[in-house]
Amino acid sequence: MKKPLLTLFVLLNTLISIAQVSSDYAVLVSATNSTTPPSIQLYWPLYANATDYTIYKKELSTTSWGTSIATLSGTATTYTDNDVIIDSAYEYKIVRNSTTGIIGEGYLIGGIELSVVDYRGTCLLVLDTTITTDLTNEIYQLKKDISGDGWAVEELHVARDMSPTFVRDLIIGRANANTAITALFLFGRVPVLYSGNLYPDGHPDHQGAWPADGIYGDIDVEYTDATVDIIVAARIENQNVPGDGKYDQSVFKSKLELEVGRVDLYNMPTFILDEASLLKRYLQADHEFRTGVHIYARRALIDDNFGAFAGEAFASSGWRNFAPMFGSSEIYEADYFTTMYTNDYLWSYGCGGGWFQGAGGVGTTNDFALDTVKSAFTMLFGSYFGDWDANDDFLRAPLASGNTLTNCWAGRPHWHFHNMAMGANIGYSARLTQNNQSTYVSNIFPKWVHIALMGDPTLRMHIVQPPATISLAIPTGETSVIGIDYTNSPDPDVIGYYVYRSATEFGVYERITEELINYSPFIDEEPIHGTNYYMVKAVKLETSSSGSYYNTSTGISDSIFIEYVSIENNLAATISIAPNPASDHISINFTANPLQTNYTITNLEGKIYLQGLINVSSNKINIQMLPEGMYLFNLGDYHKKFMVMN
Ligand SMILES: [Ca+2]
Ligand SMILES: [Ca+2]
Ligand SMILES: [Ca+2]
Repeated sequence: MKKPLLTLFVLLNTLISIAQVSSDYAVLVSATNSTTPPSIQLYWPLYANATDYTIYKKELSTTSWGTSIATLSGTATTYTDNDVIIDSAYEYKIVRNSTTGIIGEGYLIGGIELSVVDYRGTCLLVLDTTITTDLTNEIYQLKKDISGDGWAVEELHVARDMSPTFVRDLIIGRANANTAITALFLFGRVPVLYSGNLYPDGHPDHQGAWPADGIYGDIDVEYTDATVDIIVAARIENQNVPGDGKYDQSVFKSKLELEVGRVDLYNMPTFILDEASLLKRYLQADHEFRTGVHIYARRALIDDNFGAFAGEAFASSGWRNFAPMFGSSEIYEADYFTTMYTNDYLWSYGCGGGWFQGAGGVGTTNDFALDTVKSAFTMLFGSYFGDWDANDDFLRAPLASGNTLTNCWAGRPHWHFHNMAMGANIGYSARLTQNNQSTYVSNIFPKWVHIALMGDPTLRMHIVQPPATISLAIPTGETSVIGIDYTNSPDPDVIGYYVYRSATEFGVYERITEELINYSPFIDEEPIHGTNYYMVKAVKLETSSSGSYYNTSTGISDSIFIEYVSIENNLAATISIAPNPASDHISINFTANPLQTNYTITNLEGKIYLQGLINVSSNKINIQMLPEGMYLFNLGDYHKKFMVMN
């Protein structure tokens, strides 16, 4: 098997004779903080060749760093920012100049006790139903888990033989219909969208269109299929001619609106399990990670077989991200497979001269098939496999291995995951990287269409173990309140619980506990009439090597139906409906006169079937047009359930 080295793309005119390593191109910045008075202290290891450091600070929402806030000497190892307040996030950039001419950069989100994020947006789960119809239970669990981390969840069903441009139109239609959609999770063999005329690994034998999932997330511009005409690639999928359904663009036309991730284990014959079984195993691993069944050591492994590579320093994508996550002392240089078959690392990075099924010095797709790698998040880089739709491709292989949940081709350009150290989901970091032009160091090919996340885009790296059980009941002697009972999280650092409620299982859950609670059952005095979905999340103060924030567990949820009697002021009477079940009419009987009042008859989901005015002299309602089923008679705050049987 050929193992060609990456073709050189020499960016920096390096005149340096001393040995360089990839970490020279990163500032290994971490931070601690104090609350009284509030301050954030950035720190990094002493760097012998440093001449000076420049510190920048910005809001998370802006892309410009503006003017620096401090310049420090080359012997500096710390900077304290006192211009901060509790529960506010700040983004820092630290630039180091050195006697060697090498510039190092690092980034960090600083924050002190950031508030809980209750709602993250809507995730559109795009399912390849040709394979996922056999995974009904696992996909339901996935939806529960994504919902449990603060997302509303919608589904879009596609077939693997649809054209990618048609699928893109479906996605755009859904995103325009619901502007709350911010994440796109492509699960299964969702048609692969190809675009451009590129070979970012420097190998013209697969020049042409590359897989370009990010375009599924760029929903407000037209991509064209008219100008690129190139058929040199050995892999026919890379060949791109006008009108073939593969777009022309090699660079994203505009900023991506959606966070996109893909779990696609099609055509991975090296693995013993078939495609459906690999997908099923991925979902099991995803669920076990989210619920803390596997707790990974908060540390990172780097297996760098390229070194500084004339200043490209691919593995600096590891160093630069891992320091704000874990601190520089928890980054270990070790062999990828032999180390992580046995020992667990929450994050890892590996690079080496590549081919479609491996990278020199790291390993092969077969190594992922032989045993499970104990790393939840990884990055791999080398030639060829960034063109990830090939059979047994090394970029998709970690997701088939049994534990690993995400991967990306980090080095051309660099990826930026430092937000995850403060609770961001990985799709946020992916989109940040895809949209990055010059805010963060990129090496080469910023905004190119090959930048893509393999894996569930809604995952976050810090896990709080959830409560084990939830149970719902109307307390004895009560009629209009609901008790939410839960068992405590096994995590000893949990400081309390939040309760949420929604009218739909995968809709937006509203937090109904103002403060953290530490008792059970919690009583909801104002349930929704009808079906209530309740969710309980455990909360703890998470402290990473960047800062502190209140983190939530995956919520556990259940539902309960309630019909409750709440008599309005002028309706001080009980009301009954007869007959019940009914087929052609119902009579509403009062023990005292109600005021003339508007009534509605709805189904249990609240859809109105009938409405009118009711009083004692006109209390008979024709219900012949109602289909069989359960209905509610609603009069002000009063609701009564009845059944129609024809
Ligand atoms: Ca084309
Ligand atoms: Ca856009
Ligand atoms: Ca190695």
